[in-house]
Amino acid sequence: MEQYLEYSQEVRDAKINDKPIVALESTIISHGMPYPQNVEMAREVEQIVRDEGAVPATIAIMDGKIKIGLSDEELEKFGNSEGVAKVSRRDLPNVVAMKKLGATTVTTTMICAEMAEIEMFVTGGIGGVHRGAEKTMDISADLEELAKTNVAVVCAGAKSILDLGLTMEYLETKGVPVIGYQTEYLPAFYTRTSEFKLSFRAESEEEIAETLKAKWDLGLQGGAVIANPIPEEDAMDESYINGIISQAVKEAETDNISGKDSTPYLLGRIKELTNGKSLDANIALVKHNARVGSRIALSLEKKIEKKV
Ligand code: PSU
Ligand code: MN
Repeated sequence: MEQYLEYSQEVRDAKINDKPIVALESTIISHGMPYPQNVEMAREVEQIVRDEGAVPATIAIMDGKIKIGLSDEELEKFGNSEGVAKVSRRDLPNVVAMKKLGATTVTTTMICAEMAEIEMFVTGGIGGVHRGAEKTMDISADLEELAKTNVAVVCAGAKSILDLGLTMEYLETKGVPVIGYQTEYLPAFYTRTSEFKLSFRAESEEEIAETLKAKWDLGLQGGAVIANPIPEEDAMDESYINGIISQAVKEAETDNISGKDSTPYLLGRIKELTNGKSLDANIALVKHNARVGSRIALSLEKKIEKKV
């Protein structure tokens, strides 16, 4: 496996010096946001991770290698290229073997982070059970991955382009903890709350690190979702954004958008319909997640070192 992994100098140094590393995904760059805001966001998020005392590892597929950490030039190339493949678990072997340029989703970032022995991962939102999934069976591979891969994902919950209730049911069935950071309700990405109550509210990063350590010490396979609400000042008006989301979902149906194209299509339409306001919210929440995720990574690293 090692022959496929290529570490950036920064990540290699972090490994030697036992510094906490935070994985970052690349689909959010290539398919989640337009250029140049995508590259700008990626750089700022990496810097936040450094400022918090951890080391960022943006993960992507290039030249037949799984890159663990990108250089500045690679990040630029990645955010500004046409035809980057959105790589889920099923696509990974082909994209690596054919040396294509590939963006890792939550699923593949978790897979590659585990290969590189990184247990913390920060992003914006996870995939889930899509609305109408009882007919389309469109359920993101992210949920299966959370069930089996030992990586914790810090996100701002899930968007209501998804069926949040079914997404929570699925995660419960699969035994994935969803931990609310200073909230007892699942955040809905653009807004701070939803009607879905979580089973566990954590007050501090340290409580989250303790819970993660206990889960993995107990041999309970799989990841966890750490749901961190968007900051109050960046949150969008609930009825406004929900109206826009409903419209985008309808348009996707009319345009026969399905499968892996669904999420990027919906994100793009929501951005257009909100005149870019959804993009501002998206960027703000990812940055906030980077801060919280890095602090959890630091806390977890200390606990693992001390074996307490
Ligand atoms: N949600 C976002 N932005 C994103 C994604 C989700 O707000 O960029 C991306 C993530 O990479 C996630 C993927 O893993 O979409 C889910 O895609 P799908 O629904 O096709 O599984
Ligand atoms: Mn899907």
